[in-house]
Amino acid sequence: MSVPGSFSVLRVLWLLSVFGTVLPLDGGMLFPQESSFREVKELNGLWDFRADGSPNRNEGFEKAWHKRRLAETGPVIEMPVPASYNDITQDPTLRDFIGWVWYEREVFVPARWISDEGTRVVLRVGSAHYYSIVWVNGEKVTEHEGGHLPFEAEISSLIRKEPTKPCRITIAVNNTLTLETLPPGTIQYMNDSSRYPDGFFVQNIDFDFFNYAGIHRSVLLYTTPKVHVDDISVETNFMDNTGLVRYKVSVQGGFNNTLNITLMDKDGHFVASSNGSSGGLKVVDVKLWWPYLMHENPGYLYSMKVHLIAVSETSTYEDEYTLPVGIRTINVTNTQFLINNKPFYFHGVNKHEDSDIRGRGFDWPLIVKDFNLMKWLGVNSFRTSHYPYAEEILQMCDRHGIVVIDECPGVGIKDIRSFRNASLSHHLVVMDELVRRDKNHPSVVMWSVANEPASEMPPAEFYFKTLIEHTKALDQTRPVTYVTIAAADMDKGGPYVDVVCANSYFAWYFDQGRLDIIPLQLSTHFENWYRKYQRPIIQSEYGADAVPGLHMDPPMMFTEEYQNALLQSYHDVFDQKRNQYFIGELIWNFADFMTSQGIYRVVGNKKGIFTRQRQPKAAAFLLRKRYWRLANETGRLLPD
Ligand code: GCB
Repeated sequence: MSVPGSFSVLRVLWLLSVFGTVLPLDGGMLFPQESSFREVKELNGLWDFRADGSPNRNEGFEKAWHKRRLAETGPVIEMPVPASYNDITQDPTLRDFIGWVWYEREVFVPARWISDEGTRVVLRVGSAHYYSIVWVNGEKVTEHEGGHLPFEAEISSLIRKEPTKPCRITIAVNNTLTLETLPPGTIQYMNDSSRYPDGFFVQNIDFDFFNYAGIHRSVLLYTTPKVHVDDISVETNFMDNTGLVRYKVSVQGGFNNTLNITLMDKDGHFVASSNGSSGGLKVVDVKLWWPYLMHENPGYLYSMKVHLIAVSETSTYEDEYTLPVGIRTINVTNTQFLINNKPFYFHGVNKHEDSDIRGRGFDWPLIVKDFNLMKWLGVNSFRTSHYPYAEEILQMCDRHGIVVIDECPGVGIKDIRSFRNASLSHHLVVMDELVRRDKNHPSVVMWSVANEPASEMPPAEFYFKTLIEHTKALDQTRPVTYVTIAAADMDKGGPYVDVVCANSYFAWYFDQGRLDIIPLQLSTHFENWYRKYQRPIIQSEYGADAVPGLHMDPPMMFTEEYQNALLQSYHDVFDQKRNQYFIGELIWNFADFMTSQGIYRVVGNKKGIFTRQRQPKAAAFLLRKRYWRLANETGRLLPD
């Protein structure tokens, strides 16, 4: 832990918190939904907000800001939730702030939720970056390490203590990254008093995106009955025309539970049913879940209704949860990626959750626009570079048949100290949380445990072997990869991955301006990989920055022409390897995105084929032409 000396109180808190979370996960993390027995109340909108600008960033804890209304502790501003706080004001100090910020909101809880002892009330945060502590009416209810994944706390008994008062929710969020966080970072104090004022420090990071912070996804209150469906897991298979859905349901509380499981088709017609907490559902004339452009009817979803009746000595409880289920299989051979036993070729993008003003904040218009752009492009897949995306995005992928490589926030692991046990334990917990959240999405076809780690370092082998084996034990139905940049990177972890995901930036970071070297370097690279690992290969990143509107012919770096020419050279090599072991291409990046400031970035990374405002550069048209051609050649658009 490299949080510096004058952060000592903060450090104690951190240590306590980090230890507090390294526990096996208990309970499920079903996406909150309404049913006859469940209610959801969104707490999105304007919250009171205060950044703790005190020198040690610890005034909020010293003065217990959570004990009273935040506005009584000092000046607050209005802050939208969900959103990153960084780009909301004109204040550069807040944009670049490091440390604790405090959010608060008072809400009325429906009287029935309070009076009905059989109702369980849960507070859920979709994601907050990076470390969060949550209080309700001044009492701590939970804390959570890591952005991008949800956390929750049951608050039923707390809100019943003071039934007539509004419920005051306080959330403190700290964006400090350390050697043990995911992604890692370090805090560096500049001690030269002739150059820096007292206490001057910077946050160093080894990843190429802005470290947006705040409450990034919805905050909700939701109810379930006291005895309730806590988790559901499904695994699917098929043979000829018959599908199989194997399920497992866990129930919290109560005894004498009766579970009825009903599977319905898209039109709500009965398909199959079963009883009990685990079992199988047979689906005659199954309609498989197919990727977009691989079938005329992609993204077919059944609905699995789980109905619970629980009888205790004093009461009867009833609960219902409906899970969308896509029936499909995934298999990987030495040369192919098979979905429903048919070769699948990834023609897709890498994305970021990133936009003007909102930063990484959840935003429906942006999400729907991005899906429309992806479909326009002929994209059949994307990677959640470099962290898990919102669940609503995965639900859209399920419905539209967009295939997802689901990546955890293991990006920028470059310092040897980030391979120690404390980091590994946290990384394992993050994989637990990710798989628990995303295991039932048919769109998710592979887990990515890291992006470009310094895996040539000696401790990397143990680290990645443990991480990949752990992930495979959590989910035996999906392949696992980590994304690598150079041959040396794979040396230690290479033997454990199911698919090689390789990033390369020929004629960009090396041999600048020399597009002519791409064919030789790229094919040598692929041949070496395949010879060494005998695994199918995905080009998981490639691209060039292009400043929109900058033109030059013959092409020069940073122009739209150069971006196009570079992509074209890569495509020529892809086409040679496509029928061998090469199974996909994901452009870097779908859209321009914000990074920290530095001499290599001109207001962010410009490798998007769309601008940050989602307008096409010339490369978008090139890629669109290619992807639709690929869809026709490889997608087997006709049903089997
Ligand atoms: C990479 C990283 C990605 C960067 C990209 C770039 O290899 O995985 O996060 O943004 O290169 O543009 O340099």
